[in-house]
Amino acid sequence: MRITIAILWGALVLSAGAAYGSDVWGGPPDGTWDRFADGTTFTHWDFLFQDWTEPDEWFNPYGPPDADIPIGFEWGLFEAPPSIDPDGDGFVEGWHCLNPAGGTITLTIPNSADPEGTKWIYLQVTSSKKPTGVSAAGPPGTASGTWNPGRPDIMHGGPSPFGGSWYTYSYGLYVQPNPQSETITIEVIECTVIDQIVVDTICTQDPIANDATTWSGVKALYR
Ligand SMILES: [Ca+2]
Ligand SMILES: [Ca+2]
Repeated sequence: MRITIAILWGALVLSAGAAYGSDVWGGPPDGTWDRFADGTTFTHWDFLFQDWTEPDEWFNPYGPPDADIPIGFEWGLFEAPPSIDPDGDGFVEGWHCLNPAGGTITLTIPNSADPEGTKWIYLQVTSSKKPTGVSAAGPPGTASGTWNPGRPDIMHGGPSPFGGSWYTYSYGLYVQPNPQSETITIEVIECTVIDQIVVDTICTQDPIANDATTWSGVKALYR
């Protein structure tokens, strides 16, 4: 059964000609799925304003995405090279983890509940230190894991805050069966700055195959 739901667009035009900063890939890997295609969602967080956790652009037919930034993170401006700074003033805005024990940012992405399908997730995180853990989960009864998107992490160079190095990290995640809403958790250590998070998802009708946790496996499933 296919249920048609009005497509929701969330968009805020921040400045004329602003690029997506360190959405360096522009979408999922070639041959997997196209951003904005049927069954997809897209969310882009750049955290441009103080204490604001809303995405600056999103596309989701099923509802608004959400980011939970817990106590222990502080918003601020941080030195960065032009490759991740859309307005070129030498600083990017983001969330800095102050908690000595580290912290976890939790994203919630609504989508169509299709119990026969698999939710595929392509995640980009631009941060000053590598996340220590990235995972996706649905409600009890769902399975989850990773697939290899076949893209290397991209180094942006300095200046980087707190002894780190700016990188855009690339992750492939899945949840099965497709949940009505999935959560993505990003764990970081103290003094990590999160500049940007980009999430692309698609629901396929097919359950995951045992050998499908690679880019070629995902490509074979999407038809
Ligand atoms: Ca800037
Ligand atoms: Ca940012």
